[in-house]
Amino acid sequence: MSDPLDRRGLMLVLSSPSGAGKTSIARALLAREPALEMSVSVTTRPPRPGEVDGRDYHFIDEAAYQRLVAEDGLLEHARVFDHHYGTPRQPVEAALAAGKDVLFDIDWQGAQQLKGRAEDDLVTVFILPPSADELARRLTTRAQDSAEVIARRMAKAADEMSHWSDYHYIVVNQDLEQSIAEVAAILTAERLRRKRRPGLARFVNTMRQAEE
Ligand SMILES: Nc1nc2c(ncn2[C@@H]2O[C@H](COP(=O)(O)OP(=O)(O)O)[C@@H](O)[C@H]2O)c(=O)[nH]1
Ligand SMILES: [Mg+2]
Repeated sequence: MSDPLDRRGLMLVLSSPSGAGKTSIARALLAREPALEMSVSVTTRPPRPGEVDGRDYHFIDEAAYQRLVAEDGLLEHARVFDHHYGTPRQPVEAALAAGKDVLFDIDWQGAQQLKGRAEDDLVTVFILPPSADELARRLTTRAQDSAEVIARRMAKAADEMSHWSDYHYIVVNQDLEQSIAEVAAILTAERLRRKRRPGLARFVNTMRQAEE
């Protein structure tokens, strides 16, 4: 008999303007959800202090990036700010095939591309900052970036936010713990969707036959 808990893995996309708290939410979620795996993107941007190659990103050069695009090794890819970003295809496909869920920290362009390719497996969440003031405060207290980078990020944040209405769920990150709980609730509910649980039909049939 098939396990009633058998299910198809889902792709959980978190997008937000820089500074809305997406990275903190993603980290907390990964720590408490063993069946959730992070998709580690490739990027041509240089690592920031504290970032680890292979954990935060796979840091690659332009030539390696172009090779990946040419050989269709990326599930989606986009230019964000001055750099290229992309999602390696193989680890995502392997995780989904193993019944795991995959978490993506990608922008609206990436979310849109995944929607075109894997809509049934896709759950998208947009994280909004609680206010313009708070967003500005969070962007200016991130010490690793130069003033110029911060100013450009502020402008880009407004642009990224304009895509909020393309997402399935919206979380306003007023309180980090609350936002983590909200995204965890989204994940729990989406895992229970009938279409993601192919083992259920047999499970129910078996019970019905036992009644006869
Ligand atoms: N489309 C796409 N966007 C990505 C990918 N990886 C990261 N991003 C997005 O690129 C933007 C810049 O990311 P990053 O350089 O880490 O700076 P951050 O804004 O401080 O997080 C963020 O909106 C990320 O979600 C990817 O593989 N594909
Ligand atoms: Mg990031």
